[in-house]
Amino acid sequence: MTSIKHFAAMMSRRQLLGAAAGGTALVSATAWAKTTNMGLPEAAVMEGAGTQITPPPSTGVPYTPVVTLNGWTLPFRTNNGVKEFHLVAEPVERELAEGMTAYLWGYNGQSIGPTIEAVEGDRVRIFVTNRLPEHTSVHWHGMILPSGMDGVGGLSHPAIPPGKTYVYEFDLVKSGTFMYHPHADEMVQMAMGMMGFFIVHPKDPAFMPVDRDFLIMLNAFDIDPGSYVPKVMTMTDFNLWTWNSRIFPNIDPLVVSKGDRVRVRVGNLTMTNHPIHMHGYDFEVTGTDGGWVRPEARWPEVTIDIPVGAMRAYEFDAVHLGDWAIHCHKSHHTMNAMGHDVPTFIGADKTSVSRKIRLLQPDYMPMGSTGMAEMGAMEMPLPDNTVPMMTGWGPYGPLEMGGMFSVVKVREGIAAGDYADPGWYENPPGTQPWEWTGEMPDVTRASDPAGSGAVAPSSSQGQTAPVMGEGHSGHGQHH
Ligand SMILES: [Cu+2]
Repeated sequence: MTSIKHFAAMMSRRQLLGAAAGGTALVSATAWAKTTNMGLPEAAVMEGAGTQITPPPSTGVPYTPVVTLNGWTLPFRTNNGVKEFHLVAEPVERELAEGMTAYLWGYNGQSIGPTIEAVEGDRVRIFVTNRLPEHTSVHWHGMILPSGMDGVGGLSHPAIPPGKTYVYEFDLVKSGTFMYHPHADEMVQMAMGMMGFFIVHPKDPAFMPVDRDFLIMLNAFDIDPGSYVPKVMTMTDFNLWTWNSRIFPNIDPLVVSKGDRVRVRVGNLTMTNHPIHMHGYDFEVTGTDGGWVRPEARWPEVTIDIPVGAMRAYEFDAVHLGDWAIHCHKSHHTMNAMGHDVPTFIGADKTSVSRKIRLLQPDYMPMGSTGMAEMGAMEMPLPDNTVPMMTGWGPYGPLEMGGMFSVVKVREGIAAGDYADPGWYENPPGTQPWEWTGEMPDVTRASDPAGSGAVAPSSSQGQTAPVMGEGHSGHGQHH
């Protein structure tokens, strides 16, 4: 995707130090491990929204690092056997899509915050510096840990005041997928984008190994077109449905080599459920935030509903080449910047009313008398800092999708650790639908035995679409 190049241009010099040719950047293990001062660990900051690929660990238990789409993994240092991380809660500017930046709260320069990765059995020490204008805390969602480390402000410990740094420290007693987010003024701070993943790899590298391991955090914002700050009081009527605080077509694809074992972990910190549907495969649900699912208890799906405040992991063997859509199946969640009070005009003739409105507003454009697909190809004037409602182009035209959508790209021979976009799939000859140009048989309608035409508003070649109230009669089947 062009977005990778675009973001490469936005990366700071520090990030470019580790950038690999081809766009996807590598965070160099040595670039951040050089800190020798054992005071507060350096807080790494990410300035762009490009997917950062973490190299496998050079020491300790081997694991396949996760890939946080349009995100990154927080560096750590080891201090007397304890892995030390430094999270900074702070206001951030996040590019939700090309042409739209949001003023959010997040961690270390981004929303979502960086992914924390460690290994079962590790002891972690996480310094949390609060640069927000109000207190915060960090709750480690799903972790088994001492009550006082649970991060519920006022219950587990006093919330972290602005300007202060608190230190959380605990043992990682189980592997799995966890999340972190504030448990202090939670409604505001999560609506502003404060959340991230915490991945604990198994201490036994032979336990459920995968070749690719993708992370998608479902989140949502309510930002009026032309403005920058989310409306934090919104409960259900969000207008931007995002993965890792990112909107299609600017969500990077899930690039996979044929034959790979692939895991996708999806967390939901929005206020509604999201049925995540992946095309081309049936997959097995292998994990929740409660733990791994035993092989005999796994179940097959093509759509997995992700409840609020939960995570699901699923796995598949990438045997089917192609470009496969992956998206939320609530169709409103693959739309951007949408107003929900738009009336339905399907079947209505708006010619005369449009003429009248244009006298008052010359660029008025009536929408949707045959549906809304026309909007996918339309370039409408937009206010600054927003995104089209339906966008994203494929090799054959507009995808008419935005929001929670991406593409799983399965190709032959992609090298391990290579996540660069391979472009669009070339379907082999004979594997796509073709246009029928022969005879059209008559259509018999069981509900219309008398030929009254009352229920057959079919349009025939050469005629315009039927208009509501015009009163069609007859079958209208001309050849
Ligand atoms: Cu959804």
